Amino acid sequence: MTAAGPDLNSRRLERYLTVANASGARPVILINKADLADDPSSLVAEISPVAAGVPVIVISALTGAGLSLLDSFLEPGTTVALIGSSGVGKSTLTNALLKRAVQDTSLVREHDGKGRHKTTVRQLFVLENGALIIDNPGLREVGIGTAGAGIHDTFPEIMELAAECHFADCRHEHEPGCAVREAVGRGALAQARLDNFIHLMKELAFEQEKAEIGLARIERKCWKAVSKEARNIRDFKVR
Ligand SMILES: Nc1nc2c(ncn2[C@@H]2O[C@H](COP(=O)(O)OP(=O)(O)OP(=O)(O)O)[C@@H](O)[C@H]2O)c(=O)[nH]1
Ligand SMILES: [Mg+2]
Ligand SMILES: [Zn+2]
Repeated sequence: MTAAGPDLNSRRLERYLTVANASGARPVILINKADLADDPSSLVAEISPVAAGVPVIVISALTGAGLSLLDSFLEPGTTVALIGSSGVGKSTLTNALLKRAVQDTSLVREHDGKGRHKTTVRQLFVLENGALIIDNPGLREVGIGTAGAGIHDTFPEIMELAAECHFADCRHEHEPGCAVREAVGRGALAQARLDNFIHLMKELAFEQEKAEIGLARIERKCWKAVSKEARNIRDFKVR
C-alpha cells in the first residue's frame, strides 16, 4: 500500500513486490489518498511500468472512493495483509473495511510526509463476510533478505531479456552483447528500473553470503560439540 504524495515511489514498490512475490502471497498494489491527487489516473500511469501484471487500485480510505474494487480480493476465507510505509492509511483502511474504528490512526506531518508510527503491533481482524485482514505497523525500510525468487517475478521483462544476453551470467553492467542494456538503449526499459534490479541482485548476493557464513558458523559449532562429546567418551573409557 502506498499513497498519493511523497510515498509514491516505483523503486520502493519494486522492493515490496520482491518480498511479497517471494512470500507466496498474491500482491495487489493499493494507492491510497486519491482524494489528495489532482489527477488520480496519473497515479496508475506512474506505477504501471513496475506493476508487471499486478493489479493497481486507486482508493481513498478516508472518503471510501474505490473501496468496492477491493471486494474481489476480500472473498470469505482469504487473508489479506496490509504492508506499506507509516502513514499511508493501512489502519484507516482497516477501519473502513470493518465499518468501525478499531485501530488508532495517526496525524502525519503533511509538509514532509514524516510522522510517528501509529500502529506498533500486528493485528488480525475478521470482516463481516469472513475475510481476514492483518493491519501491520508501518515499514521504515524493506530489506529483501534472501527473497531471490521474488526478484524474478518482480522484473519478468528483465528476466526475459537476460535470456538473450551473450553471457549466461551477464550482470547487465559492462558485458558485451548485453540484451538488457540494449533494451535500455532503445528506450524499451527504464534505466532506473535496471539500476534497481542490479542493486537488489547485489543486495541478494550479500544477504545470501551472510546467511551462508551464518550456516557455516553453526555447522562448525555443531562439530565442535560433537568432537568434545567424543573426547569425553574416550576420556571416560580411559579412566
Ligand atoms: N486525505 C486522506 N488522508 C488519509 C487517507 N487515509 C488515511 N489518511 C490519513 O493518513 C493518516 C495516517 O493514517 P493511518 O491509517 O494511521 O496510517 P497507517 O498506514 O496505519 O500508519 P502506521 O500505523 O504508522 O503504519 C491519518 O491522519 C489518516 O486520517 C485518505 O484516503 N485520504
Ligand atoms: Mg496503522
Ligand atoms: Zn546482460
